[in-house]
Parts: sequence; structure tokens; C-alpha cells
Amino acid sequence: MTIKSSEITTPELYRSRREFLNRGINSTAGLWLGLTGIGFGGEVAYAGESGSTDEKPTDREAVTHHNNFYEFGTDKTDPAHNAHSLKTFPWSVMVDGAVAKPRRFDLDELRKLAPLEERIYRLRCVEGWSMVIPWQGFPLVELIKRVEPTRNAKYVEFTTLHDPEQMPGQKSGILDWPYTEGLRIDEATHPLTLLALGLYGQPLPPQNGAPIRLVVPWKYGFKSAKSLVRIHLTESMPATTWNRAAPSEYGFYANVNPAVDHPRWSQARERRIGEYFKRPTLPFNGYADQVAGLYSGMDLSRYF
Ligand SMILES: Nc1nc2c(c(=O)[nH]1)N[C@H]1C(S)=C(S)[C@@H](COP(=O)(O)O)O[C@H]1N2
Ligand SMILES: [Mo]
Repeated sequence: MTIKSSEITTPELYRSRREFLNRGINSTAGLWLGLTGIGFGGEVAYAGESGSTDEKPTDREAVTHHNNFYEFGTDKTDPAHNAHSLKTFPWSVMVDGAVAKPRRFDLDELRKLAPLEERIYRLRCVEGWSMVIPWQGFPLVELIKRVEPTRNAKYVEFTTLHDPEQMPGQKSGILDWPYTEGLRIDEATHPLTLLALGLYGQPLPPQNGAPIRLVVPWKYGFKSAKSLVRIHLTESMPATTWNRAAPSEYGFYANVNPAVDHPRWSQARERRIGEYFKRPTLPFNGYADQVAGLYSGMDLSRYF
């Protein structure tokens, strides 16, 4: 039921199609929209305006049944089977650290914080597969500016919920819990960096990181931490889960880079879920025009 952006001729036509679709969404997701008071009509950015790709989105079934979310198991289908035990309401996210106005935001506030935009982004997993996912959310900078970062805010640390009763995978020692990730402040406030609350026009399913998760489309998927409870601004580079687990395999930056192989496999190509033949992986996952400038002068084989 998605519309290929390639069929779009004008922004006006796209908008009217979105509004048509949104009426459909309103009837199937009326609870969400009713609770939040948020409509999509008129508020959703059209492809091209926001960095969305015009590539065909991956089937919703695959997006919601081929997941990495180790809190619910390590097989790709485990999260879809197990993540129903996640209680996503009530929920809140603490935003603190090097900020003038630290505070906790509850889910209702987050949903109303900024107009929801649709962003159709490629997602490239470090394991060598990829998808195209239509997210709904708003740029992380919208949240960050409300807490007024101080001059010491050089990095941002993201923390997933830690509750082994709800997240049975946390009873295993496969990773150090809670799952944490990090970005430099300029990466975190880049307009492509999204806080997602929905996908395919509906609230995030638990297996995709409900109720709120990070999406950083030019980095390997593991940077996009799910089910966030804390966003902490800091002066020093935060430790991150995958980097601690295997520092020679997963760097802090983790920019998608076909020229730097993983020690155990090539990153030159990827398999788009739903396709048979592999395709070349693009520098910065195809977002080089927007983000390469963040890394000018850096040796990207050293800062991988
Ligand atoms: N908390 C948490 N966040 C996580 C992960 C995880 O295991 N735990 N896996 C990461 C990895 S490796 C990828 S590829 C993406 C997958 O997101 P998706 O399942 O929504 O496609 O989530 C990332 N975020
Ligand atoms: Mo991944």
C-alpha cells in the first residue's frame, strides 16, 4: 500500500496522494493518531525535500520479521516472535548531561514535539544486508535544542531500556547491557538523523524499537539504537556496546564504507532483502552528498 516515489511527478501530486493514504492510515491507526492528536496531512515532507530515497521500500512483512534486536534473541525472526513482552506504555526518555535544561520527556510529549515527517531511508546492516524503510519521526535536533546544550556537549550517548523481565535476551551475556550507542554532536544534530516513532504509517512495532528509536541512515544499522530511555550529552566520547564487544570489528564511527572491509568479510557489496543479486554498497550508504563534509580531513580507514 505504499506509493513509489518514482511515480511522483510533482510535490502537489505527492501531497495529495499522501493525504489520500493518510485517510486510510487514520482509519487503521486511529488509536495512535487519536491519542497523539497528530495528523500526517500537510505535515509530511515529500520525497526529495527531506533526503528520502525514491527506491522501492522493502515489504513491510520483511521490515518487521527480519530484525536485529539482541534483547529478544539473536536469530533474525526472534524479535518478531518475542518482543510482544515489551511494555511500551507508559514510557519516557531522560535527556540530560551537558545541557542547561535537563528533563524527562514522556511519550505523549515526544509525539507532539515536532511535526512528524516521513523519511524513506536505506538501512545497511554491518552484516551485509540492507532494506529501504519508510519511517515517521522528526529530526533528533528538535529534541536536543529544547534542552539547550552547553559548550561541553561534544557527544551524545543513547541508551536502550534495561529490564531482563521484559527483554529476556538480557538474561544472556551475549552483549553488555544496556545497549548503548553514541554520536558526535554534529552527527546527532545533522538534519538526516531521525528519532522514529513509526514505520509504514503506524506506531513502531516492538521488534523495530518501539516506542522510540534512533535512525542514522549513513551509518551501519547497529548505531541506530532501539527503545531509547536516555539521551545523554557528554564532553567525552561515550563507550558503545558493539565497540566494547569487538573493538577491532566495530568502530565508534561505523560510517557505511565499501572501501573498509570488516575483518571477517567484505563490505563492498550488500544484499537488499527481497532481491537475489547483490548490489554495490555506496559510500555513506548513498548519503555522501549530505554528510561527507562532517569527516573532512579524517582518515576513514583509521576512524572506522
Ligand atoms: N537496542 C538495540 N538496538 C539495536 C540492535 C540491538 O540488538 N539492540 N540492533 C541494531 C542492528 S545491528 C540493526 S541492523 C538495526 C536493525 O533495525 P531493524 O530491526 O528495525 O531493521 O537495529 C540496531 N539497533
Ligand atoms: Mo546490523
